[in-house]
Amino acid sequence: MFTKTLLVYFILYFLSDFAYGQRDKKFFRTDYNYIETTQGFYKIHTTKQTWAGANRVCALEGASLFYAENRDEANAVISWWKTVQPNVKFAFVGISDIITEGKFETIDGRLVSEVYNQWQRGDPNNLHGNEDCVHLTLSGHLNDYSCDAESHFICKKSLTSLEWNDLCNMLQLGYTYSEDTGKFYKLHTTPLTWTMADTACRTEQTHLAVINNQLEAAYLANFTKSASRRRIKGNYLEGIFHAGFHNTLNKGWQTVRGTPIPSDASLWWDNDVPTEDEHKQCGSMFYTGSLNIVNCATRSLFICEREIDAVRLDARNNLSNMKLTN
Ligand SMILES: [Ca+2]
Ligand SMILES: [Ca+2]
Repeated sequence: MFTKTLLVYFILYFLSDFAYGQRDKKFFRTDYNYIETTQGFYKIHTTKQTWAGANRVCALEGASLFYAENRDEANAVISWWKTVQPNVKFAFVGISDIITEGKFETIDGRLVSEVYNQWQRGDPNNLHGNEDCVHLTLSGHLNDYSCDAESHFICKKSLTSLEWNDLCNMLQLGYTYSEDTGKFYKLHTTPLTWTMADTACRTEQTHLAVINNQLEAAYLANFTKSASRRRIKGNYLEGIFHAGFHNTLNKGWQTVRGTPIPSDASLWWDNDVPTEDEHKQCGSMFYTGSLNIVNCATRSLFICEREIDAVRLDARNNLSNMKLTN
């Protein structure tokens, strides 16, 4: 076991060398556009969000709400914006005066005077005493605006902040690899409804955990143990974690990958493989590892997963075999 663990560390260390290689490839996500002159990846979101929602979505994508460092970056982003989304006239950026009225700061705590700050004429004006979040307009000006109004927004990932999990072939987003199951998992401790949790995993380019067998259930029961004991704020159902199966289409239970749910009754709470239940259409796992069904509007913690990339798994097995035959 000790040798096996060491081997995994060796492989992770070995593969981490390639994290920098990913920067050379200049690839972040297919939905982001790389601008060479600013060495950044950008995405204009056309599904509107509040300013807080915009911050959340960018973070789930492994990025952050954009603000321009300087005029060159503002110009570069706006000229790209004009070519891809000319109908979007303004978008939230990562600047606000939420903390102290009149003192505009970036989301990482820099004064607006240190970054691109070409305000629109007459702004910031804190209209109706209720404008604390900032828009960038397509004409290149900043305007303070209501944080609660839903708006387009722009996310950014700088090339230098790109950290790649090569074994998983994805961005470093805090996923843990399990040797037992050959999958990567992440426990989200901000309670969400099943539907929101499903979206949150997809935004990270993963999906809600699909629990296939007793081994995986036992692993996840252990994986979530610390959260079961911790006090987490918010109104939510304790002791369960949303998992990747549902009957939201009313076409029978299936996993989020479109495969049949496990038929092994011992995996289910009270040996109860789910059938029809009009009030409970979504899947969860008890802290003990038993599977269960819940109302989709129930808020709880949740687990996202991703399978190890098949090519990388081959490489890993080859390395393991090499090691074992030596
Ligand atoms: Ca204000
Ligand atoms: Ca304003």
